Amino acid sequence: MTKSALQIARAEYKPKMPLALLGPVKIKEGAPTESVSDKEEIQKLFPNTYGQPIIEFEPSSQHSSFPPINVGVILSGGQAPGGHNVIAGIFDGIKSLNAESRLFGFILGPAGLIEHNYMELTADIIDEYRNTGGFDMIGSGRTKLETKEQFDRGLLILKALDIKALVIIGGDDSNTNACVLAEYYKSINAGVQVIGCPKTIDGDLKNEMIECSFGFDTACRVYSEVIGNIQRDCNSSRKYWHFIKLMGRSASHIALECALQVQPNVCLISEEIEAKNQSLDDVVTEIAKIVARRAEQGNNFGVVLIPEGVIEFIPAMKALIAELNEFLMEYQSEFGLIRKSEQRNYVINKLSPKNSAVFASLPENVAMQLTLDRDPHGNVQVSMIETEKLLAEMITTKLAKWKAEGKFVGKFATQTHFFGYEGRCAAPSNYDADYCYSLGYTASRLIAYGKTGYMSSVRNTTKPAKDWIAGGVPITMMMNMERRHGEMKPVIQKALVDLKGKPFRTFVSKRAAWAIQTDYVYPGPIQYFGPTEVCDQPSKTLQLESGS
Ligand code: FBP
Repeated sequence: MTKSALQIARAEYKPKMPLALLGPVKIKEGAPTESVSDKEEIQKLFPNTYGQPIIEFEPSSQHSSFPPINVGVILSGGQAPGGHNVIAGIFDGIKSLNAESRLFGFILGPAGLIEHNYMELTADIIDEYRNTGGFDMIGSGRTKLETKEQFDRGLLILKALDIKALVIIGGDDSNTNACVLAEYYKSINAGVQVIGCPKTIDGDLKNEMIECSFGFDTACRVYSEVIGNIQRDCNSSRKYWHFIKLMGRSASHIALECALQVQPNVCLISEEIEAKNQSLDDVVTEIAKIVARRAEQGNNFGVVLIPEGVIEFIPAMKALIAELNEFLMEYQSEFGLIRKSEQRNYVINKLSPKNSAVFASLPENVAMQLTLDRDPHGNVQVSMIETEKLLAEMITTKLAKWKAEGKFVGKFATQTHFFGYEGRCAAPSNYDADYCYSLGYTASRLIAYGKTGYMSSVRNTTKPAKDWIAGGVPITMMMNMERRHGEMKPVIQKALVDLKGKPFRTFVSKRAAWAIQTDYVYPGPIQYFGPTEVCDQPSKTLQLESGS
């Protein structure tokens, strides 16, 4: 593999780790835990893994010996910077306990386990990928691990390779599946432990014990760099409004973090739109008013950040999508046979009157994007819905009307962008490189101490790495019951933007000024080498959440 000078230098980087993981550890167990809600149902569904205590690893002076162990690893779902470092952490962790231990990677996500597609990850392979972005070492995939047949087929290959523990690196859905798998293997005494790792750039897998999912920090820095560049461009030519959609399937954490970093003129927060019960027209009017006010000052330019999932948070759209989900399940085969040109009318005729009217009011391309296949977890593929174009078009129409009425005097020209894939495979920031390596290393300790149904957890990460707290959180603790594919299912509760939380409140206290003044910040590219205040700071969201 040909490498750039930066890649070569970066390969030498030694991730910083919590002090407790630098030598032998002892385990500190807390009190039994409970799920965040629906306790009885969750306990009934997870009789073998429910209620386990929270775990913390502390330094120990006692050297224990561990037998060699074979471990499997799966990367699941969307790419997130730092995945390779989690694998490197697991590898170094199990080797530090016994040099004969071996690591196997399942190829292209959970499908690799079911299809028995794997490779042994040896030291030379691991070294090739240290501190690199991407998931290309073993690839990732979105196959949902959920049936007994899949679990049993997986067990065949785990047994054949003598794998005693499996680490699933994924988001909320994949960690939910990890917990179901852990429960199943324990219930049949399969002798395979299952450990999860919190991954997703979306930042919505977090709670009091999981400070953040890895990849969020790096992805937001990449997007903020590019948004900053666009802000500087638009402040130079002063002729465009840029509508920028940012990844984050449901939660608006990415948009909020980028807003805190770059100080744009507008940033929509889906959770707020839902809480205020705003319609699409309310959102359009709000942005158009800011455009008009800036135009009065001669500023016919600006930047609007749009969270990818916003469409699902506008109550009327949410109701429409919910009905579309059920409808597409029911009429899937019939719908597939309808000619493309007739699909829109077909849907309009089948939906309930209210949702039909909303569907009919949407531009045709956006309406049809809403009917595209759901992902294997039943989610609308919001990355395919061009909300940035929808909003730019609707605001253009509104401003033209205001112009005719003499209420708008300026010019309005737009550019649209979607940033998502650009940031998901970036080389991890120092924060993500350190955090991921520590998560992987912690997973090796959870395995060594016989744990299953746990998520690897590293906390206190706004402090220097030596003070980070490594341990494990029982996955059932994060669960509640939700409706998926028309059925109630146990799932890890998604962490949406907390409208009472400090990151959102900080944004609210500044946004009126950012809307009218041009007070852009240009964060520049991620820095890997240099002073700690430039290279090692956690995200603004995490700093504000932790009060640091
Ligand atoms: P994960 O939750 O699996 O990490 O993926 C998140 C994400 O990056 C979203 O931000 C985005 O909507 C989605 O993946 C895109 O999915 P795909 O990679 O399948 O196009």
